[in-house]
Amino acid sequence: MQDVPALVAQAREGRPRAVARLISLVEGASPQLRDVMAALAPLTGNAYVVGLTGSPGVGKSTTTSALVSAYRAAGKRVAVLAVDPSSPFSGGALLGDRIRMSDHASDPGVYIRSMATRGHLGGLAWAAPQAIRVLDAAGFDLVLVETVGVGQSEVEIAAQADTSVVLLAPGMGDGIQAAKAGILEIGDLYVVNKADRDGADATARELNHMLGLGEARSAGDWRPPIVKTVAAKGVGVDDLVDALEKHRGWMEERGVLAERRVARAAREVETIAVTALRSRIADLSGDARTGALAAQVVGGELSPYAAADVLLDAIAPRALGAPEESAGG
Ligand SMILES: Nc1nc2c(ncn2[C@@H]2O[C@H](COP(=O)(O)OP(=O)(O)OP(=O)(O)O)[C@@H](O)[C@H]2O)c(=O)[nH]1
Ligand SMILES: [Mg+2]
Repeated sequence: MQDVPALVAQAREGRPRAVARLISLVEGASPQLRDVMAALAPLTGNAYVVGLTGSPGVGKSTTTSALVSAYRAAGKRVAVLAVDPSSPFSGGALLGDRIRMSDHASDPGVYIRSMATRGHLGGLAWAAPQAIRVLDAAGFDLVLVETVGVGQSEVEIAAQADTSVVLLAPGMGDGIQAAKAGILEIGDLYVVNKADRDGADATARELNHMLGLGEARSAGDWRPPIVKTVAAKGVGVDDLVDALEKHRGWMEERGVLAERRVARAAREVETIAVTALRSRIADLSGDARTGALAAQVVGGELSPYAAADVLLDAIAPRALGAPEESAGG
């Protein structure tokens, strides 16, 4: 068991080991998380969360590293969370591999962590917001969330961020892939990285065309900009920072930031609730077990609705807040 108040106090002082322990509690779905999140709640709401998504190798880590440098130069404390929904591995072991950030390794104003979510009942949608809470409460001004992988995970991580950055690179057929994966709807900003390579302008044009195909925007709506970068050389990173700050300003002015955060918290709460229900269903025994009910459904003795009612009845007393639950706080 961890001493939660001490850990939280140390994390607030910026001690990386304490931050790491708290994120490990998230990763391990620790029963202590309830207390951790209660302690963190009043300390959150200050960090600006930026998600970076894109195909493998597009330059997310390089761009992240360049952003860290830019925001550090402006005196901000920056945390990086690399989430790999497909990896069973966790913690620091893969950091050297995953994030090429040795530039920042000795900077106390930077915290870098990779996190695995496979095996979680609630997956990325359950774990990522809580890890972000830890970093927010620890006083980081900016949290950069890099998601490895494509498809659904990108859409999920976009839902966790204040601003979502989608990266593409020339010559990867990325535009088409992006359209397929549905990420043309999630980008607040688009980056065409590796602009030192042939085809960057064509990729930017293609993207511009595809974004333009969406429904007409009215005046004052956010038009996602396309920024060209050579992240490996730091080229265009200032433009990216400008675009990020513009988007943040636009959101703040219109109350969009607050709305997004409420929507995010709503998803977080529902995910925790649904995950808890699933876990209670998995804990059922005897005739109420899903397996036992399913056999009856297959045998034609129960309809799937009647079987679901049995499950719901079996978990309802606790779902409604039995004394043992409320006693824990
Ligand atoms: N030519 C060129 N290469 C770049 C640029 N940015 C990054 N790279 C290289 O592209 C490769 C992949 O970069 P990463 O930053 O690791 O890409 P990533 O998207 O984080 O990759 P995964 O995390 O594995 O999905 C590395 O070898 C980088 O050095 C760029 O602007 N131009
Ligand atoms: Mg990477």
